[in-house]
Amino acid sequence: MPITEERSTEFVSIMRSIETRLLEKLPETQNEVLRRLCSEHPRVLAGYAGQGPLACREDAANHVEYLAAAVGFGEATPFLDYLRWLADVWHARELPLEGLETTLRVLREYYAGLPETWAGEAVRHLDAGLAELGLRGEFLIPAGQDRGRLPATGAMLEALLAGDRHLARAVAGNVLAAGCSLAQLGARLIQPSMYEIGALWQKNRISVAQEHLATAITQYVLAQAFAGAEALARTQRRALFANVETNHHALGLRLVADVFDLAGWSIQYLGADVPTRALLEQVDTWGPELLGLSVSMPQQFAHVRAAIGALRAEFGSRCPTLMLGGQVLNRYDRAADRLGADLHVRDAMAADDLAREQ
Ligand code: B12
Repeated sequence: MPITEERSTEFVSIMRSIETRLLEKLPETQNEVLRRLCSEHPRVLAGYAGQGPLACREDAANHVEYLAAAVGFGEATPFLDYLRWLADVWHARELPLEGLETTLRVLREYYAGLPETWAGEAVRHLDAGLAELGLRGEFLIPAGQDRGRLPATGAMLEALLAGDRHLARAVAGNVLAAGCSLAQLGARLIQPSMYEIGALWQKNRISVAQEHLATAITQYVLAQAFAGAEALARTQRRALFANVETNHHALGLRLVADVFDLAGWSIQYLGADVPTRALLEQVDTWGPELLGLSVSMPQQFAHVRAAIGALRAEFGSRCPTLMLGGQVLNRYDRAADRLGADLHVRDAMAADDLAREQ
């Protein structure tokens, strides 16, 4: 497995074992955080808007999962990015940041009090997070990766926010009539529009229902665009597409699968949250030469690594080429490489170039 120059195999394996320990200990950690908040910080618990213990446990689980993912990845940035995102989410909902800070401090004290030496890694990440708590950040397309939004992006966003599928279809239709391919439509119109939808949800400016509606409209628009697009002659090449376990963000993967289909490949698209065992069975049954896996958040890193490890172990030299994509991979340097993939393809347009290569 390729490992970046600055990370030795030993470092990587120690960090991954700490990640595992953090996750194994999660139920105990949640209990301890809840116990301490109940007895020492009842005001923080009350701040969970009547949802008290349940919401507090869920929050603690999220903190630990992101923390563990960052440790396993070998750098604090995914955890720090999470805290910036979370601070923005809390700020937009007028939740006092003090509550988040208290929970993180309780977590820090818990790990600092454990006799196991590995807990020191968690303390280090929490210290880094606490040191810059309050900084806020968004999840838009990272600088340097932006393909350039099509001018119609504003109109598409308006149609999505209005919940108007016919208008959205018309906006996309005009873009296609002007000569855009499905891949360009996806990467330069749909993707930035949906990232804006995400940012608006994050900032509490739209509801969960509006975000779901926008997703549904987008799926409709892309399906219509696919149906009307011209396909190249069919080849013998096979590509299987799936989201790794726990990843529910399937729109990008679907778009990439459609792009391969139009380039003449036979494709199978398995959609969201595919159990690793089921994925292996399908690879065995169908025998694709390429497997495209989608990953959208750091907590899914462990699932990608597990899937890649299992695929290589089970299929050896018959293993399909393992191609990763998804927004979290576009944020971190050589992330797909560090996760053990053969290829990282950043968006639908790059996928189109690859699919058309002979
Ligand atoms: C729609 C949506 C959902 C829907 C997804 C429905 C569906 N059927 O897909 C649902 C409601 C399920 C959902 C759930 C959640 N979501 Co959500 N979601 C989004 C949203 C608004 C749009 C996603 C999308 O379709 N983007 C457009 C596509 C086209 O872009 P893309 O995925 O990046 O794909 C492109 C490339 O990455 C690449 N690519 C992607 N996959 C692959 C695969 C291969 C093989 C290749 C080659 C390339 C490739 O090519 C694609 C096309 O160019 C994003 C906002 C955003 N920034 O994307 C938030 C977002 C990703 N979600 C977020 C969150 C927090 C969640 C939840 C935790 C919310 C919750 N509290 O439950 C859950 C987690 C679910 C999970 N475990 O996966 C956050 C993540 C923040 C973070 N800290 O990481 C975001 C960024 C919103 C935000 N700004 O806060 N979400």
